[in-house]
Amino acid sequence: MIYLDNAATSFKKPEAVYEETIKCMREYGANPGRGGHSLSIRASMEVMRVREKIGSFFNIKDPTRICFTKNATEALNIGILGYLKEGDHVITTSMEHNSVIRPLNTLKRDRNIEYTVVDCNDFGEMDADDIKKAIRPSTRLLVSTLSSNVNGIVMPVKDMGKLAAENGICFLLDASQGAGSIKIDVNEMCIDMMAFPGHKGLLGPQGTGAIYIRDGITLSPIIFGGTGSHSEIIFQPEMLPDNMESGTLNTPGIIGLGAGIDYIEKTGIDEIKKRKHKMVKILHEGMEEIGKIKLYSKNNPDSNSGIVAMNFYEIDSTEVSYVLDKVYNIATRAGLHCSLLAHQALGTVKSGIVRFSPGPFNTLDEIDSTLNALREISNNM
Ligand code: ALA
Repeated sequence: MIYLDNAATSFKKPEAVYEETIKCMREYGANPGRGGHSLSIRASMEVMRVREKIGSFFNIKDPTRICFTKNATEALNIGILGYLKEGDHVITTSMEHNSVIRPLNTLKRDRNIEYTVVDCNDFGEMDADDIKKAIRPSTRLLVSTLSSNVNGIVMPVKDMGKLAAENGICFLLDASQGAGSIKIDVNEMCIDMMAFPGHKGLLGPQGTGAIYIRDGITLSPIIFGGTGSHSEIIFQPEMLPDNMESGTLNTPGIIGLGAGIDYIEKTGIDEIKKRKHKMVKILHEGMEEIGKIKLYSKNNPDSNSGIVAMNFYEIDSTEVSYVLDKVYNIATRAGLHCSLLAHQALGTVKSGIVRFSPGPFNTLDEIDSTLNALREISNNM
C-alpha cells in the first residue's frame, strides 16, 4: 500500500514510537497520579517528561499549561466551550474544520453567541486585514486553523496573533494540520490557546492530543471527574492540568507521542518540511503535465503544509479515490474531509476533493507510481 493519507493520521510512525508505546504497556503501564506505588509514580514522571518535551517543542514555558486530550477535536471543544460566554462574538476563517464550526454553531443556537466567518481567496488564503474589519466590541475569541486539512493552505498566524493581542482578543490556534512540519512558537505568534493532535504530524499514536492554555486564561471544564488530586473535595480542582484532565490518561499513547516528537527534533522540522515539499512539488508538476486535472492547492512550501488537493474534471472525488485504492493500492482521502466550510470556499461541496498527503516516510518511487496511476486513469477517461 502507498499511504498518502497522512493528513488523516500519520502512518507509518517512527520505529521508536512503536517501541516506546509497547515498552510503557509492558514495563510501567500503571495509572499516573493514581497511587503512591513506584509504578504509578514512574508513569506520572514519564507523562510529565512528555509534557515538558511538548513545552520545549512549542516554546511553552510552563508545561502544566498543556492538558492532554484524546484528540484535537476534544481540545478545540475545551477551548471554545470553556471560554465563551453568552453575548460573545467570535471571528473565524472560511477554511475551518467541523470541530470548530460545529461547537460555534451549537453555541450560536443555544447560548446566544455570534460568529463571523472571514472570507478567503480561491485557494483559501486569508488576509489578516479582513479579520481586523470583522472585530466588534463584543469580540472575545479569534479561532483559526494553522493550515487547512483540505488543501494545506497556511494561515498568516503571526499577523493574526498580533492583531488579537493588540485588540485584547483571545487567539485559539487549531494546529491539527501543520504541527510537526511548521515551526510554532506560542510566544512569538501570540497564541493564547492551541489545540493539536498527537497522531498526525507529531507522529504519535491515535487517541492523543492536547490543549495549551496560556497563563491568565481561565476556562470552564467541559468534563468533570477523577483527577487523582484533591479527592477530598467534590468540585473539580482548579489547577492545571488536572482541571482539564478528568479520567485516566492514554499513558502509552502519550509516551509514544513523546517518541514522535523526539524523532522530529532529531530529524529537524525543516528537513521534514523539505521532504514533504519535494513530494508535493513532484505531484503538483506531474498532475499539471497529465492534464484534465484541477488543482486546489498551492505549489509553494510556505503556503502549503504538505497537501495536494485535486480533481479530474467532471469525476466525483470518491470514484477516483476508490480506483486508486482498489486498482493501484494507493490510499488517499476523498469527499469533504469533515470541513464543509473549506469546501464551500473552494467550490467543491458537490464533487469533494481527492487529497494526497505525503508523510516523512513516503519515497519518491511511491510518488512516481502515484503519478503513473493518475496518468493511466486520465488516459482511460
Ligand atoms: N481531520 C482529519 C482529516 O483531515 C481526520 O482527514
